[in-house]
Amino acid sequence: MKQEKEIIYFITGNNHKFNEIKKLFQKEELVYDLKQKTAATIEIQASSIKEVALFKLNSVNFLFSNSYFVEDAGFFIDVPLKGFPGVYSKFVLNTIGNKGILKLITDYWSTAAHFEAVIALYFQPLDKIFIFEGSVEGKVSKEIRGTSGFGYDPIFIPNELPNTTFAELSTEEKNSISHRAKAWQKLLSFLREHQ
Ligand code: ITT
Repeated sequence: MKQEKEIIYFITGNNHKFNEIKKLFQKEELVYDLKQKTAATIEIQASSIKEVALFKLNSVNFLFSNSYFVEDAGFFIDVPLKGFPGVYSKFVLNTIGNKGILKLITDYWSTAAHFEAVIALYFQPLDKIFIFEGSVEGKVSKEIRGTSGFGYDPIFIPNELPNTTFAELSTEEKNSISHRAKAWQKLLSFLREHQ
């Protein structure tokens, strides 16, 4: 086992994402330390979250001698919107927002939705890229509910907790079932094996 703590950078401009992951990381006894870094990245319009994450990782125009990772996430309304907004999640949130989404599905009683998260890690000791994925299934709320979390959290109801939106949960509760936490747990297992 190595003695000094090695820094791993999470490259993201989204402080909510970093704080969720930081909470999970703090519980672990690892030889790695986690730091947030904002760096210019390119977010392409691709057909899958995985492609977006890989391109984002490769677009980091920063010379690192450490390991670093990016994460891309998306919200998919499978019924009735066939996966929309998916890879367009950021654009749709910034334009029509949660109110606009609810208007689109107002005539549908039954909905199905999920979140996906993909972490793309450049692992310096092996000079290789690794991918970790997570998802959570649920449905769309009839109204905007809750004030914690961010993004689509106020309109997503996870199957595990069918009476609450993600935005009505504490970070710890969201972390116990979320797409991000599931991807992150896979990354943590990888780091535990490589220390
Ligand atoms: P990066 O700097 O890490 O790229 P970002 O804010 O651009 O952060 P993404 O492209 O990964 O994030 O996310 C796409 C959209 O999905 C964005 O509008 C987020 O607000 C939303 N989103 C991502 N994760 C979410 C979560 O856990 N809960 C609710 N909304 C989420």
